Amino acid sequence: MIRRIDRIATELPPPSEPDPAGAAAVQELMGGRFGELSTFMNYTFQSFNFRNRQGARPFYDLIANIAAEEFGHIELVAATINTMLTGATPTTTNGGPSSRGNGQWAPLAGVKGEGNPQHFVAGGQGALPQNSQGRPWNGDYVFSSGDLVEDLTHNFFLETGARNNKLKVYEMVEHPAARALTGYLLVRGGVHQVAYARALERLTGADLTKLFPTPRIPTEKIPECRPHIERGDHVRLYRFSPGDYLELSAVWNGTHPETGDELVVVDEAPEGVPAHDLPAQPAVFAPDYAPEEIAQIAEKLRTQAGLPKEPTGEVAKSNGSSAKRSTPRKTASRKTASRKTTSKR
Ligand code: MN3
Repeated sequence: MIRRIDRIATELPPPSEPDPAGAAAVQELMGGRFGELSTFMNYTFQSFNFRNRQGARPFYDLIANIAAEEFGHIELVAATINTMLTGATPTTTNGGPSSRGNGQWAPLAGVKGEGNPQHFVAGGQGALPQNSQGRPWNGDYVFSSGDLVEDLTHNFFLETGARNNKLKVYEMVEHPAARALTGYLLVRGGVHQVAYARALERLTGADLTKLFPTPRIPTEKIPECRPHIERGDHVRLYRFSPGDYLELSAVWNGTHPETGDELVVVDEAPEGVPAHDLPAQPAVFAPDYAPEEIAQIAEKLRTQAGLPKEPTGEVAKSNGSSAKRSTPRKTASRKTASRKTTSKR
């Protein structure tokens, strides 16, 4: 089972200048062959199908636990696409003439020919399970042979291709949300790449770490990667379960093949940050043509249910800090000691 936390893995900037063409390119990191849906579903199915788990526990724990982190990566790519599409259509509900200047009422005319039309026609200016060309993510991208060495080798290659695509999206899209996304995912993808290399090394003796860096990405020179490396996220494997997947440390140990820093298992999920509450986009009926009516209904329901008058959820403020919620978070207080790393940087 999966337990869900209403936070995203890393901070994204608030919406700024919309970028529908950039959002279409970022879709490759969602539903492309090497996108986050592929990493998530590959590790998920491999863990579902894993036989003799007790006999191979460190490897089962590794694959199953990384699958959980990949769910958060899908969420982060989606948040980025939504951020980039915010404001691409008029936010007033009184229509207005077409931006093409022919006097016709056409609030979506301004995005005609921009990016992926399905972002506006099929979707509500949000992410879709598609690649950068609008083709649907495909279950054929899942490799789950049951042979542990084959599956781990595939996963190493998958992470290699995923980092390649992330770098190319970074090079193609200047939007700050896309840059924040790729900066973070390049670092975390690097962790998973090292994890699968290490697993193969422990299992077979084959030293894949000699292949590093593959691809040749100098993440320490990428400004959006640097903060994540400086706080040690390139050496941390987070354990996404309160009581399970304890044998990660049997594989995730030793030093990082590129930096020489000590690898660390963190016994909790990343703290994450609250997502921005992206504004309604009434031209595409998200969440409705008249979103204020839904807000009134929600307020009434909240009162009837005996809930606080103000929404209880936590969302980011535009300045990046989290908006106050009217009830305290129910999660146990988070340890901070385990966040320290031995990074030499
Ligand atoms: Mn990932």
